[in-house]
Amino acid sequence: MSNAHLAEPFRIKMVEPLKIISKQQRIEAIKRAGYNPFLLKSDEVYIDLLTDSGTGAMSDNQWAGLMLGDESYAGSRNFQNLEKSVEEIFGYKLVIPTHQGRGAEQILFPQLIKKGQFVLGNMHFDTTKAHIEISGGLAKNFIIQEAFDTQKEHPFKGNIDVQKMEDFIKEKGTKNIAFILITITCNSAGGQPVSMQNIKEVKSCAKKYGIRVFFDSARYAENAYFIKQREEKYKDTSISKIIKEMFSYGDGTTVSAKKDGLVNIGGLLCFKDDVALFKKCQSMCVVMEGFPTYGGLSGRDMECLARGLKEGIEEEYLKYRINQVKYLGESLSEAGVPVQLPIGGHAVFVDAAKLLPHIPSSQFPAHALANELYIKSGIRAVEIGSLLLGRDPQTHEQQKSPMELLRLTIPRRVYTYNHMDFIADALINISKDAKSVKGVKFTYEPEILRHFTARFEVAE
Ligand code: PM9
Repeated sequence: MSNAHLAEPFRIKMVEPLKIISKQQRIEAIKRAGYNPFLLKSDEVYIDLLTDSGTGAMSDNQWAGLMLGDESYAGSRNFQNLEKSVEEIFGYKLVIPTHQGRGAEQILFPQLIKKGQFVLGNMHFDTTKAHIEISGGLAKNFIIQEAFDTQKEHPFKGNIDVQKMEDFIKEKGTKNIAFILITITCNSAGGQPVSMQNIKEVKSCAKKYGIRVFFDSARYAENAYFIKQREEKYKDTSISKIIKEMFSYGDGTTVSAKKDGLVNIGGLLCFKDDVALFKKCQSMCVVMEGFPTYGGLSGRDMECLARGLKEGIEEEYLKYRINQVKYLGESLSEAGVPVQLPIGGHAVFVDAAKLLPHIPSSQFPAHALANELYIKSGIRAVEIGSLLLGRDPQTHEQQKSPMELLRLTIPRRVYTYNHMDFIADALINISKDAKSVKGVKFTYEPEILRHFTARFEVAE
C-alpha cells in the first residue's frame, strides 16, 4: 500500500488522551467483561472501533453553534435552522427531530405497519428490524446475492434484487406489504452503497403496486459519494445534487444523525409531502420523544446538527473519509486478510469465516476474533454475524448468518492514518497465527438484542 494518501483535511485543536493498559490488564478486563467487548469500560480500550455512531469529532464551527443553543420549549431558533439544513440537503420540508435514529423508527413504524405485514428492504439493520417486529411487522431482506461473497467485487453491493422483491410482492399481495425501506449505505452488508439506478428501479416497482418507499439514511452522504465515484452518469454531478435526487425517489426518511450528521446524538424523521402522516407522527413525537420542535434534543444539539449536516456533505471531507477507510481495508487485503470487497463507507469488514475456518458459526468466529484483537492490541471491534443474527423467532434454533464479519468501524474525524497502520498491523499479526484463536460459547444469553449484553467463555 502506497503512503501517498490524502492527509486529514483538518488540523487538531484539542486532544483527548488515550489510555494504554498492559496485555495482562486486557486479559483480565475482557474476562471480567464476559468476553464481550460491549461490556468493557472505554478506559480499557486503546482504539475504539465499536461503532461510527455518535463517536465522531465535531468541528470548531459546530462547537461554536453549541453556544447558541436556544432552549425554549417550543419554536426554538435552532429547530428552524435544522429545518433549513434538512430542506437544503434532503429536499424534504416536513421535519421532526428525534433523540436518535431509533427514536424516528419508533414513531414511524407503528403508523405504517399492520400486524403481520412485511417491510421490504436491502438488509435491515438490527435495531431497525427490532422496531419493525415490535410494531407487528416482519423484516424481509432482498439484497443482491453478490453481497454475500466478500471476495467478489461489485460496485453496489447494497442494491436490492428488484425482480426478487417484485415476485415476493406478487406472491404475498400488496395488502401484506407495509412499505419498502432502503438502507443507505447498507450497514450490515459492509457499508455497501446502493446505486441511483437501483433506487430508481425500486421506486418504479413500488409505484406500480402503490407501496411507499422510505430511506434508512444513516450514511446517505457516503452513499452519494460512492454514486459519484462508481456510477458513470454521476461523475460530474455534485454530492448535493446526488443526495437531492436520491431522496426525490422516497416518501420520507428516518435518519440516525449520529453518523453522517456528524453529531454525538440526534436523529430525524422527515417526509416529502405526506402532511397527514407527518401530523400523526408529530403527535406521537410528543408522546415518545418530546414537543415536535425539539423531539428529545436540546436546542444546542439541534444547532450542532444543523451545522453538521452541511459539513457531512462537503466533497473534500467525504473524499478523506472514504479514502481513510479504504486505506485500512487495502492494507489488510494486500496482506492477505480477507475483507468485504470493495471496501465500504464507514468500516472495514473482515471475513472471519474465511480467516478462522476452524471455528464453527455456532462458536461465533467474528466475535472470537474481536476478543483476540482486543487482547493483542487494545482495539475494540464488533461482530456482525451469527451472534448478531440471533435465533429463529419460531423454532428458537440458532440461525447461521451467510457471513461472519468483524466490523472495524471508523469514527469520523477521530483517528489518523497512524492509527490505521496500527490496526492493520494488529490484524495482520493475528492472521499469521489464526489457528490459535478459539471460539466462544454463551454463559448468559439475553432474549432480545442479545449481542449487546451476552456473556461468554472460551470454547475449549
Ligand atoms: N447503527 C451502528 O453501530 C449504532 C447502534 S448499534 C452499536 O452501526 C442504521 C443503518 C444504523 C443504525 C445504527 C440505526 C439506528 C438505524 N439504521 O443508533 O438509533 O446503522 O441512532 O440508529 C449503529 P441509532
